Parts: sequence; structure tokens; C-alpha cells
Amino acid sequence: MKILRLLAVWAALQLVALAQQPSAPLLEISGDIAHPRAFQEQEWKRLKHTSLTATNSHEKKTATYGGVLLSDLLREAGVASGEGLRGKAMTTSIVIAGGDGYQVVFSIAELDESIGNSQVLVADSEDGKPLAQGAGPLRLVVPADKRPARWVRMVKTIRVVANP
Ligand SMILES: Nc1nc2c(c(=O)[nH]1)N[C@H]1C(S)=C(S)[C@@H](COP(=O)(O)O)O[C@H]1N2
Ligand SMILES: [Mo]
Repeated sequence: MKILRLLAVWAALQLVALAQQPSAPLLEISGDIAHPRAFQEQEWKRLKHTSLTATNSHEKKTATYGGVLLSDLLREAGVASGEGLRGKAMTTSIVIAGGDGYQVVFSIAELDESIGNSQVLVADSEDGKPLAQGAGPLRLVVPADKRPARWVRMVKTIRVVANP
């Protein structure tokens, strides 16, 4: 009987440990930044969201995407922007990687609202619905690009790389 009670306690402890395990983050921002961050789904939902309409020329499909602007995310992570973006910081690159290892690069100045002002959205919805499996949960939307080669599917990490 004592054994059974011990087993029950052990099983309960296992369940508590399982529930406390942090799930894999939705997105991580790391590299040469003041505030590396990992966003869980709940935190991501609370970030300021923006929507824009863009055409995927590959699929000849125009849709309205909702998500967080890359420039807003970078500012939140402490990356230089606006008048603060000058000198050596002008050579910083932003590497975006998908869950399949596909990576693309943006230069900091092309994203900055006061310089290139190229809007890049880390999208979490398409026409009001979550992104399809294999594309989401997060996908880059780059309206200014002619070919959607930088529309990274399954975005997992954003790495800020300062030029040495
Ligand atoms: N994760 C990931 N994203 C990716 C790619 C990839 O291989 N892996 N290919 C890119 C290329 S080259 C193109 S043209 C578009 C294709 O987007 P589509 O599948 O929505 O047509 O996805 C881009 N995003
Ligand atoms: Mo492509």
C-alpha cells in the first residue's frame, strides 16, 4: 500500500514538472543586441500588430497579412534606429532563418523607417486566418521584393550581426 502511495506521489510530481517545462519559443532574437529575446505565443500576441496588403508573385496571390513589423521588433531589441543609426552601425545585417535552415539577409538601413523604409512584416495571419502549416506560424512578407525569395516560411530566429 505504501508503495502505491509513493507511486501516486511520483506520478503527480512528474505531471507538475511536465506542465512547468517551457515550450519552444515562437521566435528568438539574438546576436549583437542589447536585449536578446525569446517570444512565447502569449508575448507575441501582445506586441503591436500591423497589417499590410502584398502580392506573392510566385503564387500570383494578393492577401492582407497581419503581424509585427521587423523594424518594430528590432527597435524593441535595442537595435539602433532613426537618428541613432549611423557610423559603424550602418553595416549591421539582420539574418532571418526558417525552421528548415533557409536563411536570408537584410541590411539594417533598408529596414529603417527613416532610411530605406522597406516594410518587412513578420506575419502571423493571412486574410485573418493563421498561416498554413509549412508556411507558419510566422512568415516574412516583403512587399517590395519582386520575387518572394525573402518571404521566409516558418521563421524561427532573427540574428543581428554587427560587422566587425
Ligand atoms: N523556410 C523557407 N522559406 C522560403 C524558402 C525556403 O526554401 N525555405 N524558399 C523561398 C523562395 S526561393 C520562394 S520563391 C518563396 C516561395 O513561396 P511560396 O511557397 O509561398 O510560393 O519562399 C521563400 N521562402
Ligand atoms: Mo524562389
